[in-house]
Amino acid sequence: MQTDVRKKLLEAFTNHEDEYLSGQYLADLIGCSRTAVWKHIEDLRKEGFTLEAVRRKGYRITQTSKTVSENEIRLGLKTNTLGQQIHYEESVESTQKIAHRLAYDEAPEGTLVVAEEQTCGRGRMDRAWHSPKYTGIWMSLILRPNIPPPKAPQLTLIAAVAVVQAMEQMTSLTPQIKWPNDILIAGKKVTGILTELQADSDRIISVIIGIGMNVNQKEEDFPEELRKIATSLMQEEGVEIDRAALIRAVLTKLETLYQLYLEKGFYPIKLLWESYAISIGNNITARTLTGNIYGKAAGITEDGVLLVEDLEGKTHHIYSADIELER
Ligand code: BT5
Repeated sequence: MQTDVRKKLLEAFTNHEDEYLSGQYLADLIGCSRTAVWKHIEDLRKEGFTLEAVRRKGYRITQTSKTVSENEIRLGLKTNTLGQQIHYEESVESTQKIAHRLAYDEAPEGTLVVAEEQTCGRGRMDRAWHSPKYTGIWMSLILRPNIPPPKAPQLTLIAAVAVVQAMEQMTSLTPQIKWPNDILIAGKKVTGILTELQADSDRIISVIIGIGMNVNQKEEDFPEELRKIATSLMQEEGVEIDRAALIRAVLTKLETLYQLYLEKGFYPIKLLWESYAISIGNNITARTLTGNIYGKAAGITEDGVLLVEDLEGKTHHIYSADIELER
């Protein structure tokens, strides 16, 4: 009940950006007394929102706090499904772990898990993902697409395009995608994506898309071994980035692309993806579980599989690998 009221309040401020909303208007909208509205406004203020109250005009949110709390993300969020349910925590082992549990408990499509810090964030093959407090975006999103399980890796590519588009919207940077799941700026990793499945043999039950974005870290916030290979948006752009606004941008872009994908298939996404890809046309080494393949990255297939043409002109289909770019 409490959160429903809060949700409606934030929606009202979202729909009337920069306007003053009277206590009576809000009370009618929510179906409670003006005193109750005032109490909720006070709670938001305690949470860190800046609320202006002007006599005879009403309330207005002028500035927001610096967390990625549920309310913080909700204010200004204009999606239909993605992020409509938000599960927020200060500190978690991994947002993936929570999302898996929620997905198993039938959380609806679009449910977002987000945390200020991960103590045990992970990448592919159980590699560690460094996720310090209040600096980055550590989030997992539950999707339930009606597609066969082998197509699930396409969702990693869709998410990568959404992240690049959101970064372009919020900064002056030009991030690039390194197949399959890295987003780089000036050759350094700024985002990693981890897509995991809950599936039967022929049906996807849910896809958990984990996105780790380095946003406001300074160089010294990274451990020594990452400083040469990792960067943050703030390091590249020179100014602090509003993390909640960036989450909203990712959700909005992803919702549009996901809808396009469900309606039109992977082809339009493939074109977009290729326009941001760093590796296509260049020589690379693909480190797979069964060995290394050296050659030219020729493109991706309709299914999002990487094609590498080796020195003898033979084309290899790469389903999973770490890619090293030739310098
Ligand atoms: C990835 O794995 O890039 C996927 C990362 C996904 C993280 C998100 S955060 C929210 C959700 N919850 C989780 O627990 N995970 C997801 P991979 O391609 O395997 O890259 C891992 C490698 O990236 C590590 O071995 C390090 O070398 C490097 N790395 C670790 N932390 C990094 C960081 N913060 N920034 C850049 N590189 C990092």
